[in-house]
Amino acid sequence: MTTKEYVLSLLEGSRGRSVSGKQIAESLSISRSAVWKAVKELQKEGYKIEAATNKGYSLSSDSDILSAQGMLPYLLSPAMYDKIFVHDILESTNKTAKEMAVFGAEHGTAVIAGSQSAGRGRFNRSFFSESDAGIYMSLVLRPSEVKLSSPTLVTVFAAVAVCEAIEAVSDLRPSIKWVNDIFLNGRKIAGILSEAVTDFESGSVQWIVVGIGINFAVPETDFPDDIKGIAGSLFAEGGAPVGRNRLCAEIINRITGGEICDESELIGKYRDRLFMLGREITVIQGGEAYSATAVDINSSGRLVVKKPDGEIVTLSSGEISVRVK
Ligand code: BT5
Repeated sequence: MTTKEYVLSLLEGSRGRSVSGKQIAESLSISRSAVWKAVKELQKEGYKIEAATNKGYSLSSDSDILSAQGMLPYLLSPAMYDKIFVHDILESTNKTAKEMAVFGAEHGTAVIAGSQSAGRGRFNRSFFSESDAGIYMSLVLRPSEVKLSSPTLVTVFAAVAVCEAIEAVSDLRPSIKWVNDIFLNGRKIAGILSEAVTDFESGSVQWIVVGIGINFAVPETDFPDDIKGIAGSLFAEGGAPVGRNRLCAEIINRITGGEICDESELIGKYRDRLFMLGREITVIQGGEAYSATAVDINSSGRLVVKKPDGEIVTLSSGEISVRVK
């Protein structure tokens, strides 16, 4: 880490509070003028850092620039920091993460962008990611580390992790629409796109990329016409209780930082947040649509539905979309 990055991580760790130049200098074993120089550079980059005589430096609590240093104070382990790559803009973080995985990126690598020029959803649908008040993040996971018995469970796991991360930083309680959408107040505030690449010879999954797009505090007016009324934001503009870095770190901690809980516990947590059980849905598969009632989630994260004639069908996420009526 450069001096500037160290100074930023210290200030991010005490956002809204002053830290004296002496304290920063001592903890980094550098001179106070080196601290001052780093602060000047950060201010030039747009960080709102106030310098007050006798008090020191403070990063404004409404500062919301994405950076690995800003996530560092909230990460479960400092080692995770080295695997976080933040960009202002990318075509798609999933695309970059997949490229990095092919070139040997480690389990837990996080690719994050302030915005995406070609964000993707399932079935190659587009995911609106042009606002700089969103979070667009992809995590590279090695199947041997994830230890989930079915690929669908990766999305289930990520959806629960995103909900729990949101709940850890706010008093909001988002819900889930099977399989990959996070909802709040009837609007989609986040989507997840999990992609696996298998080895051609053995057919085994070599790595998984979990892409997460969150409308963090996107103004309603920013959403394009085709998703107005569908998309919503986690927080109102200017109303977020924490910065995006904190939420990113909470998600990274939950997805890459530890043991995955027991699968039946995971399904239980997912089911608790699923708002469609018992409701009429439209199942769309290969251009055909039919009505059914959402009945349950099975142990591999597949949706069990009942058709009007009583037939029970188990849906897999790969080729099916559902609309809640
Ligand atoms: C998803 O697909 O919701 C998965 C989105 C994953 C996005 C992340 S961002 C980081 C990573 N890099 C990527 O390129 N992708 C991942 P799906 O269930 O297919 O939903 C797509 C549909 O959601 C669109 O057809 C729209 O109707 C709607 N939509 C598009 N953008 C949206 C947004 N920003 N917020 C809410 N809904 C949106």
